[in-house]
Amino acid sequence: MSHIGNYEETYAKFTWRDAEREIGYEPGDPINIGAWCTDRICAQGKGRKTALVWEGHDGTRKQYTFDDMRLRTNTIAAFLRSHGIEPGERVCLFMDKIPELYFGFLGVLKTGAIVQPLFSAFGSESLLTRLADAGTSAIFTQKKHLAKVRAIVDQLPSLRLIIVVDDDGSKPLRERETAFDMDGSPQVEHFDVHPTTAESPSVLHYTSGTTGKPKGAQHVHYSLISQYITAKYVLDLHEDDIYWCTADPGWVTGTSYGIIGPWANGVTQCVTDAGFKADNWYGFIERMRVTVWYSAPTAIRGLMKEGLDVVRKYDLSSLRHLCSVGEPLNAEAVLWSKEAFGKMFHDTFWQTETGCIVISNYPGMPIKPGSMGKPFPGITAAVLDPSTYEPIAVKGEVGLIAIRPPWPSMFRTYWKNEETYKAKFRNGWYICGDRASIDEDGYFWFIGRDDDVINTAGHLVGPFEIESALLEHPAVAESAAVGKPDPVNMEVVKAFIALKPGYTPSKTLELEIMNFIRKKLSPLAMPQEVEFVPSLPRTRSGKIMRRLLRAREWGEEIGDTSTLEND
Ligand code: 6R9
Repeated sequence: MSHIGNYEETYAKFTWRDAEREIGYEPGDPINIGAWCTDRICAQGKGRKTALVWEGHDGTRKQYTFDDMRLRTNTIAAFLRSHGIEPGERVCLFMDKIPELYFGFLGVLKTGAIVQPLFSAFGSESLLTRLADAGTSAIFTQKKHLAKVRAIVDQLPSLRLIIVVDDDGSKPLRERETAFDMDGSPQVEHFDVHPTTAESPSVLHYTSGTTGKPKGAQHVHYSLISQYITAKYVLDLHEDDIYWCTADPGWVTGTSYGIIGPWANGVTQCVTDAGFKADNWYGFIERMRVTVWYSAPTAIRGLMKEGLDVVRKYDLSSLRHLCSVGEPLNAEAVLWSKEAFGKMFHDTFWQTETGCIVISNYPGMPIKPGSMGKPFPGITAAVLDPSTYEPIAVKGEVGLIAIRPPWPSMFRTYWKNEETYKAKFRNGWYICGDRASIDEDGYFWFIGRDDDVINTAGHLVGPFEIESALLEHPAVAESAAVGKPDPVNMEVVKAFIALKPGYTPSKTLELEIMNFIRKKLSPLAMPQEVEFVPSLPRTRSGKIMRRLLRAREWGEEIGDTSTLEND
């Protein structure tokens, strides 16, 4: 029996207060995500239940109960406190998907500090931008990533503590660097959790926009209410489930639904640090007896490409419920999953800013393959006319996806950027920056983004960050980064580049530029293609017309070019 029951009935009667009561929260009481995912579950008598089964890429396995997790998170929190980390300071996690990343997240929250997870694949420049913006005080990292931190530490005066979680003493640590051994340290039985309340800041997730540097979406401890109940209703988490979220906690999916939602429900999670490959993934599902699987369209398309024969080699009969997020889930992928696993993937739509799933397909509700489904109970969603910001009444007409504030996990600001935050609200609605239509049955159909942000393999990459990094290459005079269609990743980055005098286009230069970006930013931000052009199309006000370049890549109508300067 699904938790949500009949969708329409639940939608009609649900209030967030119901979720608060269920989780034992009374308005005004302290609430702390770190404690509620660990101490609270242990207090329910589930201390001996498995919280995490972790498998490394070399097959190493580590297993932790909820009580182990309570102790580890206490130990991390006490370590931070003893090093003078105060509530409200930013503590970054810059690690692969190892247990320290997951427990570090909850440990930081127990101290009242703000946790800032970043992808370990980030290069120094991506890291620098985000640490400098947040004024981060401490960072947890691994030996393998330490060089990237050392390269920028001189530019980060507020970064006073660099914590290496796997130091083996082979190389001397430098000033500001400290070793911390999570499993080997004496475990702290009692930690006085900082009495955070609903509006205390919790997680700071960086996300990319069209213009400017990446923005830090600031969440609060009250977000737990949304994350708990959406995990329960959408992912349909039950007491004996073995849940696998494939997302990295550098991405909001990996925190809202890879840490907070499932553990607030007291559910066993499994994590693999192995790379993407059908054999790896199916083998993992078979070994772990995964029942609920939350993944992304790019991964599903990748699995489709490897075919059905490999699916048949494994016993995947444990799978009960499948969900997907991050990009439009093609109808074809939904139908393929039915054929491959006997279950359809349920598409879910949300954003870093929304903090929780806001539009989704629910267990028990008929799926229309290709549709994102319907608003979550407690969420009012609409598509708005882009000129009036009024809901569009006509079925099937395309408009801007918008959510009516407030809801518990709505972001509370962009870090030190209140102006950009305010600009996301119009006429009493939060504007997602995506376009969709609603059909006669109330199902939402995704059309596309309403800005120039590139969605590659479910990850948002801002053109501005790539273009700024490109400008640092000695050969580049100006550039524009756009999304180019790709069968697996949906989009990949393509860079249009005008060279400085004295440089000539060549394959070698193209590769050199690609590598330059991979190292500086990340493999995802690396252009898969470079096109050298004499100059870039600009508006009369001087803005690069990415829309025009993008339309060419997608074979779309170019639209209004009346503001184009050099046409
Ligand atoms: C959770 C997450 C948000 C953007 C969002 C949209 C795209 C997410 C989608 C989807 C179509 C879905 N997106 N889910 N597009 N169908 N089911 O992805 O957060 O990284 O902030 O990205 O991703 O464009 O606006 P985030």
